[in-house]
Amino acid sequence: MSMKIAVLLHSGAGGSGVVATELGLCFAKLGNEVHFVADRVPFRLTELSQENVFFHKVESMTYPLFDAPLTTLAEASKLAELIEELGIDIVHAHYAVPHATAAVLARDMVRCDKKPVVITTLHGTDVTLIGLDRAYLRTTQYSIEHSDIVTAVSQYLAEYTTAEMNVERVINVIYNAVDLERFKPRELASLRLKYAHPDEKILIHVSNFRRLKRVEDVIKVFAKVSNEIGSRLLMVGDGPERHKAFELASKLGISGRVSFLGSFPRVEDVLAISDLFLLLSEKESFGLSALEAMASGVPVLATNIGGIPEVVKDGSSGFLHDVGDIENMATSAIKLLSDPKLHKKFADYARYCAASKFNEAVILPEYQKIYAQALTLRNGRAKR
Ligand code: GMT
Repeated sequence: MSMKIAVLLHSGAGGSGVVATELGLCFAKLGNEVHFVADRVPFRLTELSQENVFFHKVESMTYPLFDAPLTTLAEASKLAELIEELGIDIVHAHYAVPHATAAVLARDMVRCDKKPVVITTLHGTDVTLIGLDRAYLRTTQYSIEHSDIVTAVSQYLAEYTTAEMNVERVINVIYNAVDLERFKPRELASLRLKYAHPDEKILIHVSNFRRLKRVEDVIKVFAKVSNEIGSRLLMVGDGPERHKAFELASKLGISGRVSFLGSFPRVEDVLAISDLFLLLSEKESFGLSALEAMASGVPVLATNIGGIPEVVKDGSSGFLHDVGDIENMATSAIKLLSDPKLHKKFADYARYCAASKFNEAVILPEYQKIYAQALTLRNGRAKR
């Protein structure tokens, strides 16, 4: 049976927006009507031409009395209108704040019998950073507790939410999926030559350059690696800490070997030409960028925190180290990059894990089960 689904998401570059968009598009391909609701068109939403995919812009009113627009209220009002006009069955809120809050508010205030079911997917800092901040704690707890169904992108995040947020409810773990056609090992010789000589290795980091990504550690590790091995570093993305990474590279005298590519839209291409992916964050509930690298056949050097060990297997698809352990990180990177046989083994296993555990064909049915459960809930509600 076809459903009407509203998806609330962050539209800027970020893993939760990618997951929300791709999942929504998968459900549209299955014949459902999918309505994306955000302040601007989500950056990965490229299929608006599909007739059953819609985008609804949340307009916030500015008023001199307010320091900032009241976006959560505007989102809830917009969603309530859509629910009443279109008869939305399921609202899927990606990221607890503010989307779960807006979704719960809209569900509760709509003037119709057939209230939709709210599914909230927890992604990471919505719980581990923002949600736990005193300024948002009670609202985040309330929004999670009053969602009809809750999912989290890793076992770590589910357990953390229960323990640290003190919320008592079932949290279903559904891992993020990766598009194996888009992210796959490929020979892109001319692109590779653009960034490195044939005998050089390419290391890569992709993120939104926030403090928790520890981009300076990426530069420090690369400085040690490039002392031993002819190599280049690609820094992909943009964000508040980019200038620090740039300045450190200059200070260490390696800026000629580091390319800052900004928000490169075809990240799958630069991943395909890379030999090692670096994700050295201090918080990471899953690490979608690492998974995209693995699907591209690129081993990962990462920190052993949060949900990363559920994605990257230490000693098989990459190496995991303590946050800030630059010395051992560099040693592992050098070991992998200087042994072609070992590198091939890791690269193949990385792709194998992405294809077997995080394949859309494996993950989508898990969401389908959750959506079916949601429909049953909604039908029960409608009979009352
Ligand atoms: O929570 C965030 O910091 C933002 C979010 C995003 O939109 O990029 O990232 C989180 O969700 C991703 C998708 O589920 C995960 O892959 C990231 O690990 C997670 N980030 C953190 O936990 C820091």
